[in-house]
Amino acid sequence: MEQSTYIMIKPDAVARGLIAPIISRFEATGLCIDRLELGMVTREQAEANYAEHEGKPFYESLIAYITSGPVVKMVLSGPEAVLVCRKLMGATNPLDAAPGTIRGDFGLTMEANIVHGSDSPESAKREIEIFFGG
Ligand code: IDP
Ligand code: MG
Repeated sequence: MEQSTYIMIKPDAVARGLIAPIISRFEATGLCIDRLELGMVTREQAEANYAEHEGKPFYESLIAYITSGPVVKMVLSGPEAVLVCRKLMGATNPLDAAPGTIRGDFGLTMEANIVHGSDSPESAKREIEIFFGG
């Protein structure tokens, strides 16, 4: 099914100079880049994006991390875009992420796991609204 998904290259990956290789992975699938922007995440956007994690032990450090430096915000679209991107990203913890996945190849820790991607078409719609206003 034709879908859109929200992808974000997190501050640690931008700081390490990994924008191009990470975008290449997504482009190589054949998905279409509809929106692409470098910029900061506001506290309000971070809280809205991670509302499901409020109250968890890592919540405050997660908000601090995602607002700590520039990120790359993207909307990608194509057949099963949400699932395709989640598979490409790999498991949340880079230690569990398979080689060949973005987190498996570029990440080391759960706190700095390189990339965010919507987990469902409903989340994608909500996140695109948060970061691009629809
Ligand atoms: P996801 O990014 O694969 O969807 P979620 O469980 O939704 O994973 O968690 C959102 C983000 O919160 C993760 O990408 C990671 O940056 C951070 N995170 C999740 N669990 C932990 C944890 O146990 N410790 C520290 N950070 C965590
Ligand atoms: Mg998630």
